[in-house]
Amino acid sequence: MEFKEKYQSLADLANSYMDNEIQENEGLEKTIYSAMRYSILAGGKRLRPVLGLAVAELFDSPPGPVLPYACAVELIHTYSLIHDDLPAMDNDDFRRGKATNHKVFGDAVAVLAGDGLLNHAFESMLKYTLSSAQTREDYKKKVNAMQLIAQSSGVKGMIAGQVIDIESEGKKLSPHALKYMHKCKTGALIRASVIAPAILCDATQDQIKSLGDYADNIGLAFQIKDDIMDVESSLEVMGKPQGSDAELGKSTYVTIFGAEESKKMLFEITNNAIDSLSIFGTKSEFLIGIAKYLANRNN
Ligand code: GRG
Repeated sequence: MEFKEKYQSLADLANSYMDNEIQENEGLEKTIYSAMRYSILAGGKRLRPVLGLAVAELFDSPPGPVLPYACAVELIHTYSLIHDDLPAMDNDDFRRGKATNHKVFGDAVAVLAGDGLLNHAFESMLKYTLSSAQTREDYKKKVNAMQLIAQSSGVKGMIAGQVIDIESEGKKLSPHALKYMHKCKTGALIRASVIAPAILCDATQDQIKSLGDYADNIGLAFQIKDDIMDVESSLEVMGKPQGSDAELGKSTYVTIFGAEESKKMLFEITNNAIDSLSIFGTKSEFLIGIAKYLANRNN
């Protein structure tokens, strides 16, 4: 199967799972379900669940046992985008090519929709774990995978990065601080998207180390590309306005290193990601494809 076709087929699996997980509800609280569905079904690349399902395939596992965890990461990612877009944070009007959640449902419901998605992520993983774990070992690895996802999205991961980001507005960050901020803000959840499925698939320590290096490199490459696109792309292509980072006075790879140097770094880091997979031989072809896609994407 061609890369694009395969990527789409894995994204479709995630889309159907989430469509089924977050259903409309006609009760008095129906607005919260509409708001959660609005952002979940608004599109997006589905990078995180696709990575998880690609790892399952690397270990010859069917997608089913990894899907609840892979999609939980996407629910968490979507909650973070809803909250990040709020007036109290980045104050963005567009996301995934559509009006942001708070523009449609108001700030209060948008906060709750994010909270609802975050809780649902853990509820759905726990429900699946309780109904599927067969042995003590099986429980243990599933709980380990969930712990990694919790840690990566919490104050030791994404939330730490978000706080550093907020507090650095209008200030020039050192290259070290910039890298640390992104490692937490976007890198941690990308790493969990890869490593939680590897744990579920009984990966060895060596395999986890290789996949961790791959994930860290694509996480960094993802951010450098995002910063390049912020100055070079448009609302139509990206689904959010160009130059929003500069408007908020944020330090980015482009403001610190310049566009040309950032492109060079992107190329090198993508190659490092690819090299990290060498122990898997030809089985890692699709994960290599994802690294190349991230470096060349335009949204
Ligand atoms: C609110 C706790 C909290 C955290 C927010 C991830 C994040 C932290 C904010 C997102 C802000 C942002 C635009 C960061 C740049 C990188 C990024 C995560 C872009 C969006 O991710 P994609 O490109 O989005 O995977 P899609 O829509 O394709 O899923």
